[in-house]
Amino acid sequence: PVEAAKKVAGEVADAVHDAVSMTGPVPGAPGSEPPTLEEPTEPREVPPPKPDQQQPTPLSPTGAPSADPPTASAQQGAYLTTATGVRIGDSDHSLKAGPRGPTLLSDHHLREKIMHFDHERIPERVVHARGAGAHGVFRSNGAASKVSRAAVFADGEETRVFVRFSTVLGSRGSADTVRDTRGFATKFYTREGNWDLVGNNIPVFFIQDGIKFPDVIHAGKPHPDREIPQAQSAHDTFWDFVSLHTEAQHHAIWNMSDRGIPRSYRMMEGFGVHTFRLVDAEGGTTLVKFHWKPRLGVHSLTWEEAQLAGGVDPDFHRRDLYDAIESGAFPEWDLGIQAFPDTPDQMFEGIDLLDATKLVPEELAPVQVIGTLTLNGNPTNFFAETEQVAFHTGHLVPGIDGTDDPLLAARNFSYLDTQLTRLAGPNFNQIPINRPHAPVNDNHRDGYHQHAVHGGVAPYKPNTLDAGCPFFAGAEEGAFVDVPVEVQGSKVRENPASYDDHFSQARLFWKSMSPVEQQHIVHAYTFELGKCYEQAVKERQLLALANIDAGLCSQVARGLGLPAPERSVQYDEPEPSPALSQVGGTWPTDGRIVGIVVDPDGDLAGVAEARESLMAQGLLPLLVAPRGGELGEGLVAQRTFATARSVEFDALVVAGAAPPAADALPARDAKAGDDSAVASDPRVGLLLTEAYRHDKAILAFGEGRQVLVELGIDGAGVTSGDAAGDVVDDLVTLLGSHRVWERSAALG
Ligand code: HDD
Repeated sequence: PVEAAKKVAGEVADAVHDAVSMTGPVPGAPGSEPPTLEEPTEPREVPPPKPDQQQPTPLSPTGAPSADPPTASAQQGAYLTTATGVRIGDSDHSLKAGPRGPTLLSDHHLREKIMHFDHERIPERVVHARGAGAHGVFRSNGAASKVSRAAVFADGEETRVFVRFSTVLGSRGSADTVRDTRGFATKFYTREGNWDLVGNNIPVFFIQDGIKFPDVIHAGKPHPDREIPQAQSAHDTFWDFVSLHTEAQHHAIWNMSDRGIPRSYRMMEGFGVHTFRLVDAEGGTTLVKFHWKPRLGVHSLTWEEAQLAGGVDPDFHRRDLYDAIESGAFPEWDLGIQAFPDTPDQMFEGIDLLDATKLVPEELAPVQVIGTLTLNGNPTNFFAETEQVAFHTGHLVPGIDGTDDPLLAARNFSYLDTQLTRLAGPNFNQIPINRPHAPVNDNHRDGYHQHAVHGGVAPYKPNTLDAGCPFFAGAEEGAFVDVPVEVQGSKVRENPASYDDHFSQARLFWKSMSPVEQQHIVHAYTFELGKCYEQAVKERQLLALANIDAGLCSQVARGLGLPAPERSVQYDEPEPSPALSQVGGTWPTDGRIVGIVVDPDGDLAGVAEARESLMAQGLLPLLVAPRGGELGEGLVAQRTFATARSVEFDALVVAGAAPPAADALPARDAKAGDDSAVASDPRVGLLLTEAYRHDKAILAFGEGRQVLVELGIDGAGVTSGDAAGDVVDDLVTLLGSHRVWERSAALG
């Protein structure tokens, strides 16, 4: 009977996984036979699985929750009710003794409504508080099935996912475009349970040992006395820490590079950071690092754009992700692995694979694609999903295991622990967004917010009273089997000697950057250290920069008005890794936003043509006009001169504006909203000069060309033609390289 019961349990597992597309009840679900609860003294047939645990939240084909389940327990019926289902006829007036009289304590509805409102907020995440999430699907190409037995890597396997992107330092209401690391956390609802890959957009970390995490975060968060600055590292405590704790220098230079200010979540790489261990069907092991490669390429904002966006649209990245998914431009990433032999020393080409401050250059270990992620569903409810999703590095599945990286060990403790405060109790895996799409039978009981109604009497093992249920699985039934890695050593609070190298890879990164990217890094350090008050902190960070590169150090020192110190640490000269640079490639332009500056009295037929051809190329044109509403020729203004700002656009097209008076630009006295003054409106001048300064492609056709002449906008990345059709192809070509890099190189 035990074998038979195990077979039933296996079938139930399959049925539950398939239930994401099922409409009828699965075996044991409400409506099927109730379990027999008399107490046996010998093993007998297993009681059916617990109903509430076997029915995962059904999802729509896009991966987003379907309308029914998330709302089923909350939004039933057409009438407003109390929390206990009593219909309500008035929710606008409290119960009073006469219209002007005192409010009565007997108004239960008032008290319940206010009580619930008073408790709507939960503590924000202690780090990564601000984020945006999306549903999606991961399709495996089977390449990793050679090295891992995980079902998620089987050829053709499709697994639902939820991804949350985030900044690290800012609070929940802070701006998106700050200079910071970005989180890239993915929950894979695999048929063998949840696997969470909790990574960042930077492949290395500030610290080698998780015991230092509170230190680096206390240093990066706002000053404890004034609670400023918000969401940024440009302050004394951060630079005090990283200049003293020099293993942070590698991560810090990534933050100071363009990686610290991504153009979009859709255009970021993601990294698992740690080395993980994959286990194949025979128990063979391979060490790997995980990489997410965005199909749209890796792109960034300029620093000025990031600052502008922080003011004009603090939700820049959140909006971009939502709008892209809503418009059907589903963001995609390839998941890849760098694979290394699982040698006893866990080193590769002299790089310590357990040191999270080190990366392995792709030139030494190429990234092999193992599947593709498509984000195709926006959350139905931000709080229920994006806020309540709980990731954990310890959520691993058979075939994917961790290593002894001391940073990972501390994380494996922290991610469980933090949810106890944030989600108020140990049952957070019962929240719909966290529920696995695999059957759960865990013997955990009770606790705050318990939603399960567990049957049986024996939530312990071994037992006979519940017929020995639930059973232990063997490897053949899909159990997670710990890799029998040999361990030895004395208990010490020490790092291995290989962890002492703090500068060689910071230099490797610096050397891998193009001149434009290096300029941005110089400016970023100069800005951030320029915001510090303590002279000693600036001087100590300059010492660190001297150990990365003398030129970098002297340029920053000049900006700070301080002498550049000499290098004090010697190490082998690293080879650059060209794969780390964002400049030089060409990328798909799908979903890029092009602003078309329209004169309602100008060439509207040309505008319509430009719009059509841009859309045909997968770009998103937005018409920017002096005023809102209908423009003619079936065109409608999507932005006005009052609402548009250059940061929103990847490129601009000036269409058929009437020629301005020769001396009219930019005219301070031009009247905002004056339809006839498109070319002379100072906001058009601002839009175009900003876009030019941010190295964006600018095109004009017809009479629009005159606007560029008047503004003196010319040179690389500026083209014009008689008609719309003459310029659209040029635009697509220019956008392919993201920015007109020659322009900023020329500006220096
Ligand atoms: Fe962490 C959240 C990524 C080191 C402790 N971390 C968090 C999130 C991401 C990362 C993406 C947000 C998850 C979400 O969207 O809900 N963290 C990383 C990476 C690290 C890292 C890539 C280094 C490789 N983290 C790290 C250490 C510790 C933590 C060393 C503690 C010892 N991290 C946490 C946390 C958070 C968190 C306190 C806050 C909210 C949460 O976990 O659920 O447990």
